[in-house]
Amino acid sequence: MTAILFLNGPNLNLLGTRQPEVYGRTTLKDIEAMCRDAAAQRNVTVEFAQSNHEGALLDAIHAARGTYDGIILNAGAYTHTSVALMDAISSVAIPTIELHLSNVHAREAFRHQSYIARVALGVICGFGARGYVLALDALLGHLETTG
Ligand code: CA2
Repeated sequence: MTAILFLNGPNLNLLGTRQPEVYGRTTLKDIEAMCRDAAAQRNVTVEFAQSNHEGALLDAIHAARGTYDGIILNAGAYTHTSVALMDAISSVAIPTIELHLSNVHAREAFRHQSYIARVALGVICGFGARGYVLALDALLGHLETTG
C-alpha cells in the first residue's frame, strides 16, 4: 500500500493557539485527523510528524527511505534557510511536495526564498489546512502516473 509521510517543522505545534489571523484556528492535531480521514478514503497509509529541530527533520527524511513513497513537507521557517533539508531531500530521492498554510509569496520578502522548492516536485501554499489534502492528492496523482 502506498505510504506517505507528512513532516512538519518548527512552531507548527503552535497552530490554532496563536496568530489565528495568519494561520487559522485549526490545530495540527485537527489537520492530522483530516489527513488520516483523507488517506483512509484513498486507501493509502499516512504518518504524521512534527519537530522543532532541524536535525530531527533530517533524520526523519533519511529514515523515510524504503518506507515512504512520498513526503509532504511543511518545513516552516527552515524552508527559507536550510540547505541541509534541501540536500536531504535530494539524497533520499523520494518525491516531495513543499507545503505552506499561508501564501508565502504575499508575505515578507524573506519568505519568497525557498531551498526546498529547488528539489521539490511542486509547491502548494495559501490554502490553509486544506492544502494538506490538496498535497496528498497531488502526490498520489504523481505516483499513479510514474508507477
Ligand atoms: O505558512 C506556512 O505553513 C509556513 O511554513 C509557516 C511557518 C513560516 O515560517 C513559513 O514562512 C510559512 C511558521 C509556522 C509558525 O506557526 C505558528 C503557528 C501558530 C502561532 C505562531 C506560529
